[in-house]
Amino acid sequence: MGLYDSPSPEVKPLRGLHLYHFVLSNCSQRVRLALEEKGLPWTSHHMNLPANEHATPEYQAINPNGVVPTLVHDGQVVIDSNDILAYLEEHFPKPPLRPHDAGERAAMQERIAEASAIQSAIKALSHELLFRPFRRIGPDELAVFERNHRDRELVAFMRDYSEEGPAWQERVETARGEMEAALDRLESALGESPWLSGAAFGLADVSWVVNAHRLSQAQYPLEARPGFRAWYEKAAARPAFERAVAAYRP
Ligand SMILES: N[C@@H](CCC(=O)N[C@@H](CS)C(=O)NCC(=O)O)C(=O)O
Repeated sequence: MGLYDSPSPEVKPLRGLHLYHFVLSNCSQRVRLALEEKGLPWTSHHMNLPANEHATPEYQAINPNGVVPTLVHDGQVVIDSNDILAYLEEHFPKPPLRPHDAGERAAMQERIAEASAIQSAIKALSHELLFRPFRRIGPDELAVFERNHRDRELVAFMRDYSEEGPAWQERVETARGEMEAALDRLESALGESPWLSGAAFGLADVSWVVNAHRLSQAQYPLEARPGFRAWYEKAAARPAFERAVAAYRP
């Protein structure tokens, strides 16, 4: 369940809940939201992603994928945002964010797996529709990132984004196709129940509302998805969302 035996000397002594995260990362927002929904106190280790603070050897020793978020709980490292949600539910079950009903639990797992699978599409669409005016990457930054980050896919993504050529256009087109298919599935699920896994707000909603927020900020066309839009407004109106996502400042 996302547990990682980190060689970093930094994490072992940490007591309580510590989160390595970035203010605008949707994966980080997801975990902050779960922590807020559960009313859990946590210590922030803010990582400036545009400054590539995640590309250091020290951070890659904490999270072997060199991405945020990373949760540390009493010295135990947990990686991957959706695995962190499951870990929090296991260790801090109140208030419950997992349904009792077996069918609803299966629906929750399916929706969460979809949220994990859509991450590369969210990333490409965020960069294309939202970040580009604020985030230019030149050859010097690219070279430093390539030298310092061990994940070749993250490097390839940064190269394609910075070159803005056919490889980038292909990433964006693929992302649009995947997003449309995922939104079709969600629209149809929300025709059956008020929340993504059934009658009550739960981890599937936590996992997806941050993606919906990103799409909304990026002005991704959602007119044809009334169920999804109504669900997003309802989920984003929860006080925890305001604290963890909309109004969160590091
Ligand atoms: N599957 C991972 C994905 C984590 C991920 O991609 N995090 C992004 C921010 S949302 C990141 O750190 N990106 C760094 C980069 O692209 O260089 C999770 O859900 O935690």
